[in-house]
Amino acid sequence: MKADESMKKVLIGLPTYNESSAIANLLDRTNKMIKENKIPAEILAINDGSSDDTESYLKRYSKEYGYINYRNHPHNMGLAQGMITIINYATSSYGENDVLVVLDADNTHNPGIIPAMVDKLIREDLDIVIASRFQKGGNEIGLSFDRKIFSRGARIFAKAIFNTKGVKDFSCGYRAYRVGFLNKMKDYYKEQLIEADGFECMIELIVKAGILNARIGEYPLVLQYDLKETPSKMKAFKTIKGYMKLGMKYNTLRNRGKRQWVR
Ligand SMILES: Nc1nc2c(ncn2[C@@H]2O[C@H](COP(=O)(O)OP(=O)(O)OP(=O)(O)O)[C@@H](O)[C@H]2O)c(=O)[nH]1
Ligand SMILES: [Mg+2]
Repeated sequence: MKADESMKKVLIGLPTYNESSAIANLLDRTNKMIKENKIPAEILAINDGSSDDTESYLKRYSKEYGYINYRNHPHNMGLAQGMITIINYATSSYGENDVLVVLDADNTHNPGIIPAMVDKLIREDLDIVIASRFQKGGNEIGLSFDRKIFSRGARIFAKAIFNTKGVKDFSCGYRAYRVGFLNKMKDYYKEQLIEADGFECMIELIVKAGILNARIGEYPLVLQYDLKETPSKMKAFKTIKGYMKLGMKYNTLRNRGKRQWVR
């Protein structure tokens, strides 16, 4: 993707909680990617009540780079609320054909693939592109055995229950969304766009997109868990419970033969 007249604007949204120097390392890599590809990008980090030095890093980077901004939640409100703040900002400040890219702020998601993801979204006229560990060329480096089992379990579960067209990686939060499609989702689901409060919100979003016949593609992601410096915030038991809850909601409506989310 090279800069030209028709280039879409790209908002890079970072849900951030206690990421400390990991966010600084990610911002360095993202800056490099923006410079090399000359993409018209803004970075918005949502600092969700971090109790470490995350904010001082964000303050420093936003002072130095005009296109890096951050907002603070008044206290820790959870990943789902972080996503809602990012989506609301994207839909209120960006045009239908602009692109929101969301990725983890823990520096395990390589920002270097953003141009290829955006390119795929535009060229193939897709609504969402997922950075997928389960596409050819994707991988997970440095992950413990139990975390590997967890991500594969989540994949098998989601495929069996939801089977959303075009999706192999349901739980990875690294995705590019066409802003026009987010508007469509907000119009349809309104305040219920994200009802989950934990990490399962990523599955909820993609399943709800599928219900609206989203055109979804995947781009291979090599998850760099060997670069993880901050402790994981993902609580496996709570997240599994969240997955079950989503499955029950979706199943109920599938049994009724309706492609709608149970409210
Ligand atoms: N807004 C918000 N973001 C959060 C919260 N907890 C985690 N995050 C962010 O959500 C993203 C995912 O969290 P991670 O801890 O990386 O969880 P994960 O990627 O599922 O699992 P691991 O990387 O294996 O720990 C990161 O960018 C976190 O900073 C939270 O309470 N609120
Ligand atoms: Mg992560």
